[in-house]
Amino acid sequence: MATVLNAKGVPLPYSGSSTKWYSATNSGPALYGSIYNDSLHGDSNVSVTMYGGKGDDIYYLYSTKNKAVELANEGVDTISTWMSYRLPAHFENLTVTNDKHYAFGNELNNIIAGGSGQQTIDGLKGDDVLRGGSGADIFVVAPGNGSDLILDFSVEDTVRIGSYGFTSFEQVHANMAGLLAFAGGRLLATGTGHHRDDRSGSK
Ligand SMILES: [Ca+2]
Ligand SMILES: [Ca+2]
Ligand SMILES: [Ca+2]
Repeated sequence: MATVLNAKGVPLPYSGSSTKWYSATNSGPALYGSIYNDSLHGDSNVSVTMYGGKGDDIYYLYSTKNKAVELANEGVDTISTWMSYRLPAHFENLTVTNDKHYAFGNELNNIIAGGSGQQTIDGLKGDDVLRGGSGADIFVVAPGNGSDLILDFSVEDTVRIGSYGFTSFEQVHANMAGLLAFAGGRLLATGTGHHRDDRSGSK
């Protein structure tokens, strides 16, 4: 199983490769996956709720008419969409591809990715792994929302830290060493202000 280590050294899994594929085109209002790893494709013209069920499921949402539902303990599930999106409960991972859109996680440890252009990415609670992709991305970290790892923080990007406001790459380098640790393009947002853990002093 492919994983990426988060800021706490916990491996976060990606969804496994799909073995079955489903499309909402010409489906009824509910579309069900299998007990295996599924890819479920919405359709921008179809009002549909998709249920992947057991297994690692990847949902492609093309409009707000396309909904996705997962239950607890039913695999590692991913939503991929062009739209601004906030992960519902029981989803682990999210990709948002369009410029000037947001990608928000949930209380779980999420892997969240942006596409080209600018995404505003906030893992919310949990120790999330964030990757903006190309473009001038905005990463949001806040007190009480865990320790997030940004895999590709670059000069184009900004990080918004609770009440500190927007912080440039240069400001992060110069002033934020106690809060943020930067090494080799990876930015570790530890403790995020109020609840510093034992890694928060590392540079
Ligand atoms: Ca599932
Ligand atoms: Ca999260
Ligand atoms: Ca991006």
